[in-house]
Amino acid sequence: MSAQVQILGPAFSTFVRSVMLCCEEKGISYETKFEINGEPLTLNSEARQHYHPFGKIPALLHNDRTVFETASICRYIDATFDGPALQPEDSYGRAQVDQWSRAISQYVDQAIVRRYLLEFAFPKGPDGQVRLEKVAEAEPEVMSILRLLEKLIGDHAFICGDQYSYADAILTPMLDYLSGTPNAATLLPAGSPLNRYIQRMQARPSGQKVLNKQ
Ligand SMILES: N[C@@H](CCC(=O)N[C@@H](CS)C(=O)NCC(=O)O)C(=O)O
Repeated sequence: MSAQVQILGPAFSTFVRSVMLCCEEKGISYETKFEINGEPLTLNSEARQHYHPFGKIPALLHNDRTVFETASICRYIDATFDGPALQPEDSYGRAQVDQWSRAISQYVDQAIVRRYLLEFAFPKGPDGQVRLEKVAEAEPEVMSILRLLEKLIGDHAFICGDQYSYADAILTPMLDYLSGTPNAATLLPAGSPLNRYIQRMQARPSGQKVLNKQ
């Protein structure tokens, strides 16, 4: 039987993983694809542009519908399928999840994924070495974002309070990769609230399926 939804993009992408986490939390079947009708969804390819007007990944295919932008995809999955709610009922609670999902997809992604993690994932130094000067340059901003997130979590179990939301699904793949970098002990010290948070997220059934994989 074919999967209920298809996620366009590679399963190592943080944003693709966010969508996978939402599917796992809702209990719906999914598959990730990086080609359509034999055409790879490479950068600037027509196929990719067809499903995402700005040529990014992921995009979601559900029957004859397409949705792009990770936060919008997660919200669509939550609204369309049965299963545990991935956001609160009340409008203010929803706005909190929405605002943090957007902020994480934009500002946190730029600082942690684009300017920091990608230096490790795709090293651009001589002989394929990690450019340590770029890592050092990016680290202060990563630290300040982590402090901000730590303050936000406070004593709560999740990023937006006491309920798992799609904001957690958007954040955790980024922190999960961060916890595997050589500087993890400094960035996410053992016993710190964010370290405990990412461990809890990795231990959830959804986290065990999707996170902590290369
Ligand atoms: N705002 C978009 C950002 C998506 C994004 O930046 N995706 C990255 C990969 S994780 C991408 O497509 N980069 C270009 C590429 O990989 O070819 C979202 O939230 O979905």
